[in-house]
Amino acid sequence: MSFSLSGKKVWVSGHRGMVGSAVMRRLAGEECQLLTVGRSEVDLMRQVEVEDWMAEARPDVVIVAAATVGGIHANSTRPAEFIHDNLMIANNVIDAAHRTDVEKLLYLGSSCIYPRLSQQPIPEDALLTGPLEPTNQWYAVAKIAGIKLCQAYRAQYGRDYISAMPTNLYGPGDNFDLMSSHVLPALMAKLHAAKLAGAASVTIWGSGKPLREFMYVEDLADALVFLLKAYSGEEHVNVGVGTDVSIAEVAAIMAKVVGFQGEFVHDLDKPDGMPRKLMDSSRLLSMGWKPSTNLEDGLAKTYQWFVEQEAHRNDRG
Ligand code: GFB
Repeated sequence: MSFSLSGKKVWVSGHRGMVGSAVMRRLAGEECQLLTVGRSEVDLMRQVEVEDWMAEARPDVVIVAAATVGGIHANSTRPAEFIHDNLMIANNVIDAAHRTDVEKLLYLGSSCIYPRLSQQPIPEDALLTGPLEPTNQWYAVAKIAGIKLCQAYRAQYGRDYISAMPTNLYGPGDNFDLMSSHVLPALMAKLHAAKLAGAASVTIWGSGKPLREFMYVEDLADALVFLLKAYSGEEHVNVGVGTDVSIAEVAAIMAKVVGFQGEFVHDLDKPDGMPRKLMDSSRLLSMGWKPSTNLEDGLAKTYQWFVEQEAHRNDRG
């Protein structure tokens, strides 16, 4: 089974985000035409705007990388935005894709769709087998709805709309704002600032015990293009690296990458979230894809990008 991107018009929704921009870079190497549209032209939460634009642009392929995303604090303090925005984006884009006869659509979810206390590593069929992690249940419900939309349009209209569930991601283009970011960009920004200031310690949220699986975003982009070409199934596919680390361990690795020699202190008023979410990505591996960037190298590349961005910001400002 293989789908050719050659000569196709591919719309990457969310092309300015970390995932979308990595997918754009990866697709630049394919013989397809890339379509993008900015938020000021089309608000993906407005059905008519999405329908009108798609009827005009006529993509053959759609990648739904657009989403309202954030780390544990953003998820737990902005529940309405996380459920509303992501439901609207999924509903509007997937339905408009069907109406405009989009041949192939790839919807992106997240490993937080799985029950809080899933078996580990988490196989695809753990979905909807138990209660969700409360800190990100809103986002998870919207992402589960996106998977089900793809399955429903496949079942009723025979659409080749598939879903991929990436693990926790990091890389160039990430959000480094401390109150809305995920753990890795937050630690990078905090450690960098502490190094420059000669600070003695940096604060880590929670106990440091939760385990997370981290994937470099360029690897994810490669996996997504692989799935577009090679996968046409109803069930969503996990996209992970197969190993996880504790938050305390990854903080120590990050300190080495950044060159910070002080200590860590824990803010136990902040939540830990899911104790562990290591995905079972054997289905993807058995199709013949594997990640190529280890955590240390991915963090080093991301830090280099971060430092360059800081330098640009300082030059401009
Ligand atoms: O990456 P993160 O925000 O999200 O947090 P989740 C992961 C772990 O790192 C949690 C801890 O145990 C945090 O308490 N942590 C330590 C920190 N220091 C920090 C810090 O400075 N900032 C942040 N943000 N965390 C999100 C979900 O869950 O993961 C989303 O809320 C999504 O829905 C995303 O699925 C991938 O891994 O806990």
